Amino acid sequence: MTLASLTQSRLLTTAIPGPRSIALHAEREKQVTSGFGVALPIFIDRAEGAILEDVDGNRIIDFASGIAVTSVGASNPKVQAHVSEQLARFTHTCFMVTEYDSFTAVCRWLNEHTPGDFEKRTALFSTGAEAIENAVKVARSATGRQRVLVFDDAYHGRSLLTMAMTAKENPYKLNFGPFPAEVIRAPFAAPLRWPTGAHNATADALAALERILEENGPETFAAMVVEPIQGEGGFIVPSPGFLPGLRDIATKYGIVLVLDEIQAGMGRTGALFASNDENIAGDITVTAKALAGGLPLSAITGRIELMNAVHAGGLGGTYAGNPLACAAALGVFEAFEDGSLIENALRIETTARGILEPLRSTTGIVADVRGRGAMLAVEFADAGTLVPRADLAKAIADLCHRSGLLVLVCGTFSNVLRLLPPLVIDQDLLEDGLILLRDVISQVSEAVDIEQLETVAT
Ligand code: PLZ
Repeated sequence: MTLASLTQSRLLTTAIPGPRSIALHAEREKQVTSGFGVALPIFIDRAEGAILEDVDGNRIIDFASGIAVTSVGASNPKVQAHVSEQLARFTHTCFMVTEYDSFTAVCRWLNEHTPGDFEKRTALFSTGAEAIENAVKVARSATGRQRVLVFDDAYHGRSLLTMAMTAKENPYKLNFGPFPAEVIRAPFAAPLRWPTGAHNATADALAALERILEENGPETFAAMVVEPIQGEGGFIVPSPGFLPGLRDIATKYGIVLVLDEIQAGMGRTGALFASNDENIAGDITVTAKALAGGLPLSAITGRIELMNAVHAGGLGGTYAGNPLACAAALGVFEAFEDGSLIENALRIETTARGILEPLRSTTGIVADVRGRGAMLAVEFADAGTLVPRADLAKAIADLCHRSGLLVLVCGTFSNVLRLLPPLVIDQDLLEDGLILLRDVISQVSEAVDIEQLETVAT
């Protein structure tokens, strides 16, 4: 069945959420665990490009991409063509039982495109957390060491080991311990709140890391795992020089540098990988999310001597590199071939900065507009003191949602709004969403000013 294409414009036919979504949500609450949250309780009927159409007929602008997954659009024709063709042939064999060539083809593309001028091998899995766990397994097996170094504000997943590696307790880790041992955390060179000033962040953070390694014995660390731009922790772009510094320290002590490109990778930042920006290569690079345009696929790609150090049969999983997911990835690779999506990511950044950056001076609540390419964020805090304002981020997200713009909150203090539009978003739709967001932020800022005046007056 071919559907007529979905008009790429915002349309509100009911209040958000509409009556049908409200009814479906009530039923969900009767059937689904309450352990899952939801950013916006609307039920989606169709999605295409950067539009989500809900069951009430509302057309919502998508600035979330299912958390950085549908970069090529939620129903990309290239992805659809590859998946449909595969669906007609077979859905599964299990790559550990009998083989299929699309698995190899995905590995070949990743070996050729991930940063690093050395011979590589790739392993495929399903989720991001699973890939991170396997990167640690490979690093331990290859080095004979156990410890894992991670950073403040890091997010690596919800499985037991990756929960231990994730920084934030609530909601990710609360009541779920005990966690695996041997995970040690170091400061991330986050410029905005660096105690001695942004210009010292790189040198101070690297010095702190050297000290932590020295205390614990650098030779006890198998892996150092880092997001080149932090995602859930607040879209934090590290100070220049921090990532190259980590690269040097990892090399000096024989620690496997694992770059978690799960959220930042696959074209999101205006380069295929965020690590391209500072010209560094991980010994292992981890990809997931946008890799297969919405089908569950993750990968670890690394130096041949690491990836082949594991004993035969040591890696795997029933669904690892499922044929439908591999087919989807081949569609994604095709979509990236002509370079236009990467250009789009850069156009998105230019447009967004033009519209949002003035808010830093026109309002007293925007502490930062940051990010790279189509991985952008606005951080809310009190002017001067930089006290994080989660209440404002939530109020602004709620107002955007009610007007038909889906945005997500992130950050250790839940005070950051992140923008992750599909890279295929039309310019008009992008501008509509950004202007709406700008106006909502200005409105909320004025309300805060009035509130403050009232508090001073009373
Ligand atoms: N590493 C950098 O961003 C997933 C999490 C959403 P999985 N981020 C979205 C939530 O609340 O569960 C993520 C990431 C980075 C690892 C992961 C984990 O990837 O596919 O969710 O396991």
